Amino acid sequence: MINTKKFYDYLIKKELDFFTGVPDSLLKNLCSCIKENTDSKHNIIAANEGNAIGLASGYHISSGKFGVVYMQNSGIGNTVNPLLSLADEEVYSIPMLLIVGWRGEPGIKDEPQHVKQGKVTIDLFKTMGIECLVLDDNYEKQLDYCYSYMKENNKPIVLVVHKGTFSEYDSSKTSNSYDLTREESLEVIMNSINKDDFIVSTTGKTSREIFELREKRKEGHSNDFLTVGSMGHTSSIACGMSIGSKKNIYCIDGDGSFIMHMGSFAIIPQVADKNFKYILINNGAHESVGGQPTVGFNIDVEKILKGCGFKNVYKATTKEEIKRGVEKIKEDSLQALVIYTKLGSRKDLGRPTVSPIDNKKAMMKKFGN
Ligand SMILES: Cc1ncc(C[n+]2csc(CCOP(=O)(O)OP(=O)(O)O)c2C)c(N)n1
Repeated sequence: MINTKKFYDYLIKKELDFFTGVPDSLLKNLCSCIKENTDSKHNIIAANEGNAIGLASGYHISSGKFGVVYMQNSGIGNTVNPLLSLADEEVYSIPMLLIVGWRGEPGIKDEPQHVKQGKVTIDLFKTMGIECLVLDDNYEKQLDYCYSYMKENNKPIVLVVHKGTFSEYDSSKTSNSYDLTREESLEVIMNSINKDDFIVSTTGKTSREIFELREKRKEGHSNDFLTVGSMGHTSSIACGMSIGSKKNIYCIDGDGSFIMHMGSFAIIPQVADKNFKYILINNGAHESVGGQPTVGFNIDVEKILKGCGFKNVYKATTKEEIKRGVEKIKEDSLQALVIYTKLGSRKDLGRPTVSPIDNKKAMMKKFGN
């Protein structure tokens, strides 16, 4: 195990002092340590991992220093374009250090959405011509090597991180002033929609909580599409579904997911039918992976949705307001509800026990396919 603060201090010693990325549960302690010890201009939680590559590139060009990009391996896909058409040695040749959490590492049990990504992680970097080391206790030597490599080759280099590599880093807990939990909000939503309505829920604990609520209510899972991976694409999946069927489709999104691919909201209201209903649970954080902040409370989410074409955007902070909000969005097309919640989840929260393929098959059957 690596002492997280010592690792951070060594990065700083090597003048690797600009951090950007998307938080990851496996890198939770490192992300907390970076957040606690770095000013907000030198630790930018990016909308998505591709943006982080852009930020690190710009920083290098103007400062001459090497940026550090942290992310889960699920985010590699978002980085492929800027790694190959911006940072690559055949284009602008921009050095940076990528620190990548290795979910789904072969031989280690993990959730279905991480298995394939884990299997191909090293090969994906190899295919892109990016050198990749697996971080171990000799991290000082490895960081010395990475630094020299970046200096000599002007190329990105990757440190892949096993689960459990970083020691616990106790950071001050983030919180906000809202009363409801995400799970309480979800229960009110489920009580307010009709029995045959469909739900498409976002990546992380939202989908895990919906799964458990359905178990508790003995309602089965075939009306819910749990977007276990593919963070940020929940709204597009729901929109596609609403075009393919007349059934009501409730998209239940998170602020991190909304922000990750916010561009989709420029498109969705242009094509979504009356049966597309959008609910955003905004807790101002990537709560599922450790509560690192998003800009969910710094931006006017309601105005953004309205500006993109939603006719009415309702806001809820209490159970009563959620109930009323769902009644409202039932009535017409292009209606959205933004629910503000506090952070936190049950300690004993489980994971879906129905496989993604079985979930999809049952849902397609329910749609009549
Ligand atoms: C492309 C990608 N990057 C990062 C992750 C890791 N991840 C899973 S859930 C999550 C946070 C989601 O935040 P938000 O949408 O605000 O929902 P919350 O957890 O706050 O309910 C992250 C970063 C991922 N699954 N995919």
